[in-house]
Amino acid sequence: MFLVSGLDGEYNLRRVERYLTVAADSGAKPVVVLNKADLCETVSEHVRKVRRIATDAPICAVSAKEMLGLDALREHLGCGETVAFIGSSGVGKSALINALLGSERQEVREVRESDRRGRHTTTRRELIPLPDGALVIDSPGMRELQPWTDEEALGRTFDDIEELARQCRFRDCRHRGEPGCAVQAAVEAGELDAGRVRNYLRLTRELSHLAVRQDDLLKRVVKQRKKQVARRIRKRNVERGAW
Ligand SMILES: Nc1nc2c(ncn2[C@@H]2O[C@H](COP(=O)(O)OP(=O)(O)OP(=O)(O)O)[C@@H](O)[C@H]2O)c(=O)[nH]1
Ligand SMILES: [Mg+2]
Ligand SMILES: [Zn+2]
Repeated sequence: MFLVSGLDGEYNLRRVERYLTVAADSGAKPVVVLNKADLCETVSEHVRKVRRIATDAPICAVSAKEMLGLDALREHLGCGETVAFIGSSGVGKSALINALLGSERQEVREVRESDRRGRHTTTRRELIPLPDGALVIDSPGMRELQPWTDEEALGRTFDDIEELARQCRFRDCRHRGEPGCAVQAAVEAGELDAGRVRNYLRLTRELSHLAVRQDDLLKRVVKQRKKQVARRIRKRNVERGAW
């Protein structure tokens, strides 16, 4: 999965973090792609920040417009590989695919000047073969990414926080000001980014809401299924003349 962000106004570290969690959950290999490097004067600073959250995912700073950094992307586009381009509208997913193709196959459109947002130019998912034998998937920019994910994936993305959490005084510490909280202590000591912790706590909360919803759904399905089975047994018994 190429997790594409634009190094212009659109760029958001927390969103990259979210994408990484989802990628880890899906089992796909994530590559963080920072596009529009031509518009940014602090590229290496951004790469460093992403490096801190994306422990082992490769990070590529590129420019579709200036055709820069594309070889680093091609390293992940070997023959037979399939890569999905994921990211908000306007970050340049289609422009990157055109750059890799060397032709203007995909429609590309200016972002709105008023709020720097994309216009949802790509409207359907499409599988496109590249000349070197890789397949790429262009997709419509996402409005919002629901972290349909599990705790294990969350743990992989936030392993530093989970590691600290094991040192909290209370086993069920919620890291929201309990005494002896190792996570908050690390934040106060400047060793851990407060925004990262907030994001972690939010995702954990979303995950538990999701678990409850899934649980409800499961109960409903089981109940319905039981009814169906009971009905079938009754019917069979009637047919056999048991009743
Ligand atoms: N300066 C600069 N502009 C770029 C770059 N890549 C893309 N753009 C511009 O960004 C705008 C949006 O690009 P698209 O490729 O349409 O974006 P997208 O991610 O496919 O957007 P959706 O299809 O709406 O999801 C266009 O105006 C592109 O020309 C880049 O590397 N540098
Ligand atoms: Mg597009
Ligand atoms: Zn704690």
